Order: sequence, then structure tokens, then C-alpha cells
Amino acid sequence: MRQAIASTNEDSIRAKFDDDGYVVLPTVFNDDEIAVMQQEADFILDLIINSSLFHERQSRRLDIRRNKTGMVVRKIQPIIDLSLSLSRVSRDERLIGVMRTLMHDEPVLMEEKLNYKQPVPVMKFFQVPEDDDRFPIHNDYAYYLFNGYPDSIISSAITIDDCHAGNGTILVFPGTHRSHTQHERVRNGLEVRAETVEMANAVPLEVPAGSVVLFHSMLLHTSLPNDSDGPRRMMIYSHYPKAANMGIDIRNGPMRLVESPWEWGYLRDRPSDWQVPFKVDTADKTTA
Ligand SMILES: O=C(O)CCC(=O)C(=O)O
Ligand SMILES: [Fe+2]
Repeated sequence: MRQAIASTNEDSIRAKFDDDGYVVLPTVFNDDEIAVMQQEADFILDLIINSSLFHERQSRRLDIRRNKTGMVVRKIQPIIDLSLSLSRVSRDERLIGVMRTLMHDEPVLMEEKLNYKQPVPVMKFFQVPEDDDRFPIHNDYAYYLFNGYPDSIISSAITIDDCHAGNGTILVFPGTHRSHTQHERVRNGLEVRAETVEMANAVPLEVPAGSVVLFHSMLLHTSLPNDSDGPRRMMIYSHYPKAANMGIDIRNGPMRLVESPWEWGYLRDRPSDWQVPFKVDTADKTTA
């Protein structure tokens, strides 16, 4: 497999993005900022799982799976209405400035998610079929197409843990962003046909916590299950160029409206002696 190469100045960032469809900006966020992101990720995980258990109703924000070893939280989406710090990150000039250069326009947030790939104890309440935390080979534009969104959307993945082949980091297929690849519907979403790509051309994003990886919406990517015993957390924000005039929070707004009363209900109504059933356990397993 090839190595992901980091870029640091504007010309090389643009050249790399244009050539390969992605660019790595290593350690943009410092250790203190990473620690805050980790605390926020823990807070959101605690809130979403415990409020689901409290109400005996699974939050629609939660993507949780039963795998061979137990359970794994694959993703929580959307999330910035639950965390002031992670909301601020979506507007951070260190992200927005580079995107503005690449888009030639003002980036506007379209959606955001926190991909945890975090092992959790088996909780019988969550009735989910056996599955794992991989993401099939796809580009994000295949999803945007359904809504008629433009291919000029750029996603930025911010690593909250060190990411490497052993914990299910993202694998990208450089250069595949130049045209859209046909997808097929599979159990987990959308996927390209296996013969479309050579796995030998996949580049693992082996990057430390606090890095930013900017992706073109048509770049093919995938990830394998996280085989480590700690989480592999990445925030992924997607921004559109203002000229595309897509409105505010079209994709996730309705979900926030449905879910937030359940979360407020949990925070306000749980008895003070209620034994919290789920405790986040990342203490000595995070890799930042
Ligand atoms: O987090 C990952 O490994 C991949 C995520 C991804 O491709 C997506 O959420 O669209
Ligand atoms: Fe994706």
C-alpha cells in the first residue's frame, strides 16, 4: 500500500487536492484541543446511549452494531447541537480557510457526524443484527446525488484519536474523484462494484490525532473494522460552497427536532438516584 503524504502550504495543498482528491493537514489541533474533543465525544456517547436506555427507545442518531466480540458504536449523527466545542470546530478558520481556497467560495456547513468505531459492552436493549463497523467502498456524492446536491461539497475529517491500519482508519483511492463511479445498493448503504478499484491502490490515512483530512465528494474511500480495543474517533464535517444555496441543515434538521426533546427529557426527568446503566470507558485506550 502507498503512504498518505501530508501537505503544509497553500499551493501544495491545492495541488494535492486537485491531483488526488484529498489532502492531509497533520496535527492542526493541539493536545489540549484534542482532549476537549475526546471529552465531548464521551459526553455525546453517554447522553445518546443512556437517554435511549432511559426511554427504552433507540435514538435515531445512534448507529450501533453487534459484532463478533460484543457491540460497537459506529457513528452518532448529527452532533453539533449537543456540543458547543464541536460546533465551534465546524467554523474554525483552520478548516474554513483551506476550504475557502479550494472552493473559491464561502463554505457553509451541510452536515456533520462523529464516527466512533468504539467498542462498548453488550446492551441487550439494542436489538441489532450482527454486523461490524466497516464502511463499504463508496464516495459521499453517491448519497448527495439523491438530494440533487453539487459535487463541490468538501468533507473534512478531524482525527480525535491516532488513526492507523490497526484501528480501522479510512482508506482512500487517490485520483478517483475526477468522475463519479456507479454505486449499487447493499445492506449497509451504497457500494461500488468490487472490480471498480484495486485494493493495492488504497492509501490508509495513518495520521495522528488532531489532523485534518479534506476529501473531494467523489473520492472513493472505505474503512475496515476497528480491531483494537479502543475507539477510532473522527469528526466529519461536510461543507458546501455558499453559491450552491442549499439552505441550512436540510439533511439533519428534522432529526435534531425529533431527537432533542428525548434528550432533554432524559436530562431533566431521570431520578437523582437513577443508576446510569452505561459508563463510557476510554480511560487508557485512547491513542492521542
Ligand atoms: O469513518 C469511516 O471510517 C468512514 C466514514 C465514511 O466514509 C462516511 O461516513 O461517509
Ligand atoms: Fe464516506
